[in-house]
Amino acid sequence: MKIERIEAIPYAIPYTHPLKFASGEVEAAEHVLIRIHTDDGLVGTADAPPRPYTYGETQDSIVSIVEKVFGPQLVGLEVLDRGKVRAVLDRTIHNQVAKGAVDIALWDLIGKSLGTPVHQLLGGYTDRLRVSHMLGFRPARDLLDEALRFGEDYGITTFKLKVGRRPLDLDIEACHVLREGLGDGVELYLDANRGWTANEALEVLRRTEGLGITRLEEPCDAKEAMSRQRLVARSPIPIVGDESVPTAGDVSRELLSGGCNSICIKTARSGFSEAQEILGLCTGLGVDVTMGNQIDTQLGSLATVAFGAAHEATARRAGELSNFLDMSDDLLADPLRILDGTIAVRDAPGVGTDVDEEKLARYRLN
Ligand code: MUC
Ligand code: MG
Repeated sequence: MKIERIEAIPYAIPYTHPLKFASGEVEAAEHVLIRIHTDDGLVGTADAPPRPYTYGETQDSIVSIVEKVFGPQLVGLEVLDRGKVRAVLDRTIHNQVAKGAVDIALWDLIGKSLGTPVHQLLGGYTDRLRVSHMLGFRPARDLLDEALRFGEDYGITTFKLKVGRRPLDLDIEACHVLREGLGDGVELYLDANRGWTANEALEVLRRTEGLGITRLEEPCDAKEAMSRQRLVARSPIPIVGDESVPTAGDVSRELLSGGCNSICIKTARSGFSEAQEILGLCTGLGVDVTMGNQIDTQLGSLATVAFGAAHEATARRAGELSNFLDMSDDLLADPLRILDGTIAVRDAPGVGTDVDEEKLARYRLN
């Protein structure tokens, strides 16, 4: 079964309300649908969410690198020759989101060709993942209302609060209001998307002590190596690397240099293959992991569920899976549902990401 053709289709679906965070804001899912066609008529699908403020890729750059650089080198390769495919992708540096989507679309094809769900091919540990909901910048009272509603409507009991604002009081107040309003049974953790300095992060940790916050993600730029190491050494809670660790090499560098001591895995920027390498590194070193969200569509979230449910270490914590609820629509033919605070894997061969062709025709930009 050979790769015959690769499509990179840009599309845009508006959000019902924007998601704001320290490094950016999202008002529409301006993503790229990747479809890999084989010579025996199978199609592998994945979603590529460009994040220019995080990795430098844009919708145009993803279309271009897939159509002009990866496509010509991959056409004619056997789908199962994953090592050859990786070698081709690795020959181009960066472009993690484009590579991640090509990798996931290939796994989808492998699953379809073997008649097996990809979560089983990857590990088959469990059949669902608990959901963590990400709360964007909003006034503290509105954040609490949103968290209470998500608890009530979907059974979600884990929340990641976007922080990294100045003055720090905005975020500190939000932490206090959320803990008071949600009670002790709910897990709360923070993600500053590099919005603070390391010293500001330490001040926030001091002023939120006793609130039971479990982790702090990407508090400052990891390039500020010395202050970041100082923060990691002094923090009573794990400091999570996210945008600083898209590849296994980045994970090694940050863990070895003491820039973080916990890792966020995102299939959108690491695909399944590199995410497995990252996971192996982390479990080998005794470092805990979380399945993160790149503000994914239902298509992207389902890929995260397939990977997260496949391994014990990734299924331990709630995965960030619910941002698609802020979108006005989605391309996934069979909509994703959150039941009792969890999302289940699909038992269909592949990842289960079949696309609604009418919707694709409506939202595609080319
Ligand atoms: C996160 O965890 O940082 C925001 C931008 C992005 O790429 O991912 C999100 C969430
Ligand atoms: Mg993050």
